[in-house]
Amino acid sequence: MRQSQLFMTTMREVPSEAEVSSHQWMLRGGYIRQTAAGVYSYLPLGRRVLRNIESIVRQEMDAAGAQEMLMPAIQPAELWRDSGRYDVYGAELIRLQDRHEREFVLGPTHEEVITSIVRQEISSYRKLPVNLYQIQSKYRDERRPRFGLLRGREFLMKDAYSFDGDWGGLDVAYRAMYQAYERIFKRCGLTFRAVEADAGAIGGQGETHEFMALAAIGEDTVVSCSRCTYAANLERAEAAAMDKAADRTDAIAGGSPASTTERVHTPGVKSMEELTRSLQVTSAQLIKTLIFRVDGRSYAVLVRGDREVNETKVKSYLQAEQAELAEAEEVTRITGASALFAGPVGLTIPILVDYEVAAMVHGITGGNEKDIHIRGVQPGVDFPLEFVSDYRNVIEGEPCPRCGEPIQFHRGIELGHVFKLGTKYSEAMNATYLDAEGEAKPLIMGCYGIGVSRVMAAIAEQSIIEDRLVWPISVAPFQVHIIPVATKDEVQLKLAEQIYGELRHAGLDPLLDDRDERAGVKFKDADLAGAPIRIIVGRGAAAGEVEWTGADGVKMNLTVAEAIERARAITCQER
Ligand code: 9G3
Repeated sequence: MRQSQLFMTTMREVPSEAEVSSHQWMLRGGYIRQTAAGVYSYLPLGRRVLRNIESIVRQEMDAAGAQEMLMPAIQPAELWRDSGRYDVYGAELIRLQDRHEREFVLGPTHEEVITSIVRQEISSYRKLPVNLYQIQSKYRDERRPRFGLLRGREFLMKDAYSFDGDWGGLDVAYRAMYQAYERIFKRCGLTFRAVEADAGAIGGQGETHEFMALAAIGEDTVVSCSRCTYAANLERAEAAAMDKAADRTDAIAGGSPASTTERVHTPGVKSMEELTRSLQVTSAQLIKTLIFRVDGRSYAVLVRGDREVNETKVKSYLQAEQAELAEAEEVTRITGASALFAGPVGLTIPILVDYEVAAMVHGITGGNEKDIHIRGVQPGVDFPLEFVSDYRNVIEGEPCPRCGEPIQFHRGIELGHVFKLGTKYSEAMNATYLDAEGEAKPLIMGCYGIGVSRVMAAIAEQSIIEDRLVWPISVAPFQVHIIPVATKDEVQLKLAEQIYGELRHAGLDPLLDDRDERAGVKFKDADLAGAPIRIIVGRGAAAGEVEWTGADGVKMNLTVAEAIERARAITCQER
């Protein structure tokens, strides 16, 4: 392409709301423009990158036996009523009406639509298994869209859905998708990790993994072991099993020791630090009591004073859709005092007790009364140990649940998520097939997503080195950038045109900077276009020599023939 024709509007200064480098570069380089908060238009440079990522996704999905289709963004509300999800999602689900006032949603995902299609089309086990996918815009009305394409309200997703007649078939489909994802992200030039994840709102029966791009600005925390292959999203990462809790519970079952509680007056205590100081104890001796609202019901969750409650673990233990901390007045209504004085003794709501608390011989808790705490509280004696499980965030450095070595934390950007859904949607929506004995059985499903537009931003995050963006050759908007330096020098222009022609003849799509601009401007714009191969036609032109800069940033002088041959070799192996 001739750069004089390219619609590439660069920006010198970027808006302050562009906080992360990928967002800044995509604005400065004219890849995207914001149309509304979290809603973007892709200009030609951005569209080219997106299309290159899509083609890698398509090749690997097709190779894995999935078949591409396309579903509508507008979905009838009754499908979401069928699945029971219409009332579960709040403001994030964009709802609208048509001219006849019929209700619709803008699709945030397509389990309902695909299940409604397959229940009509597939009636016999002979038609199974099948894996259908699409690449299509999704809509989720994020409260705080940010970081450009990393968290948008409209974004491009590849979503695939597998249908099997048996659980073994689902395992096969899941593994095929897992391996396809490894190939996709590798071909995109990304550094990534697959981690055990939490099934979250989608629910489903079985394992689920997230594919995380490691990046400092990633919103997710990836927990990985320093020695074995264990890796998990912090939402899901298990605390190493504690047999002490079991011993403790047995000890109590053996006979109920007398209560040793002692009320302590703690007037005006405003924080945990003040409490530990005034009582001369450490936070590990405290039992932190948090009140949660889970699917509309109240629960108390107890973790040691120096730990944090993991909301996802609470939700997952209760198999709930929504869980959040109770509001202040709710806490006061339930406990009789503010959150600082909340404690388990005497509560009437269910109490979820973390393993570490259950293992405590005694601890200090709020007294469910203003300015009162209680010492010598014995788990199992002064409050029930009915729902003992792992409810806390693990801490960096504590033992790996698999091998005991210290765990490490990394920041990650979620690129993709694969789920074993099971029969959650097929049962809810009566999507069955007839098995070999003529019995109607619910289809067994898996679903597999990749945030295609988010992948573009993640690649940019990982490809900006020392204030230079160099796209991997497999996704670059242009793989080769030809730059004649002196725009008045006929020899340089002619040689640049010759290289341009030969590369195009070789099947490449190089960008030729044919503009009448100063060299400085050309190089600045070339940094924004991010081509991994740069061929500069300068003083060496008379001698038929060009300056070659490869993806590694190493410069070398080559003859035209060498440059053409090298560019061909690099590009054809990558696409
Ligand atoms: C909603 C809204 C937001 C959502 C969902 C539904 C996330 C929702 C989970 C998934 C699971 C998989 C198929 C491709 C891979 C991911 N956010 N999820 O179901 F109504 Cl507003 O989307 N879907």
